[in-house]
Amino acid sequence: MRANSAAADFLSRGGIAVCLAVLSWTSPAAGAWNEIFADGFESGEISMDRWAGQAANPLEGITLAESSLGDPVRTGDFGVEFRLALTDPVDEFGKRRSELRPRPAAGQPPFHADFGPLYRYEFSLRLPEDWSPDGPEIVAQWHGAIDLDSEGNPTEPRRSPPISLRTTFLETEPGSEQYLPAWDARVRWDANETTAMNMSTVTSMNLLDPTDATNDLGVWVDWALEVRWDWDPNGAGVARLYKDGVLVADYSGPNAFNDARGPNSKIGLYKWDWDSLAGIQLRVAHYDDVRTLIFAEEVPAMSWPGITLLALGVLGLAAIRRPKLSARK
Ligand SMILES: [Ca+2]
Ligand SMILES: [Ca+2]
Repeated sequence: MRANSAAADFLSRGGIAVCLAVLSWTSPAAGAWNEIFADGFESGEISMDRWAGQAANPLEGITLAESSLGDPVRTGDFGVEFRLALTDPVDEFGKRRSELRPRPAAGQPPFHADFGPLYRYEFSLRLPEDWSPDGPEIVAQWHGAIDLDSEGNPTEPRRSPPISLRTTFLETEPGSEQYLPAWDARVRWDANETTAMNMSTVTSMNLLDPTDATNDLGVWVDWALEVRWDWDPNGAGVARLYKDGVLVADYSGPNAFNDARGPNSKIGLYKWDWDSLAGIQLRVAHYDDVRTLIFAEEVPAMSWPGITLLALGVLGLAAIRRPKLSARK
């Protein structure tokens, strides 16, 4: 009797557990990361079908890194090496950059995110051991797309990226003139549809305060940025930055410009100030394992009334089986 009763209790509790499992499995809050883009360069090439390049030096700015040649790679046999030199020619805006933008489909234009979904951007980055601390330089950025009029002319000025991961410096003590390499990350946003020509409508802030990067030189660092792009101060914008899986910046608030199109994404080097602290002549950095993902809300297996009926059904089954077990004594 006692055994049968215990069995009935177990079945009943089991039924409830099944119900809870079903409910949590199909909860609307559940979801999954779906891959939009991934390249670890294991095809042995930097495919222009998969990437759009911007290289001040077309020959040496962006090249394949090969482990067989002793180049640093994060995984597999290949990665990518970016170089940017003071001697590189400047672009039409007087700037130097070596950057790659992923294409979501072969030969298609570079990826631009939508406003609304949650995205996750991943990449591994290795700065060389001899990286001298200097004024800010961008090592990954997410750039807004300026709005255009009906004839395709810009209606607003070129702006700095809404989110950027940068290298910078920290002074060991105020006035010491001894500097450490550092990371930081910036956010810029503007809720106005048309950004003022003098940028007075743009808000700029730190996502990650300057953080000592001394122990990150000569080793791979796995970065991930989770973002829900939104310019609205009352909106749903978030930006979470992970370094080697550790959350190092967690921001809720506006993180974009009010544009018709959402931001793109780039890996690589962009240095605008070549007359700063360390008198840099050349920057070299390696990247690998680049992925872009979008968070998809899981479509419930059935609607909520259906789940409730299923839950009641499982509970009912447990109740029906209880007297049966008791009667068998
Ligand atoms: Ca690789
Ligand atoms: Ca705009």
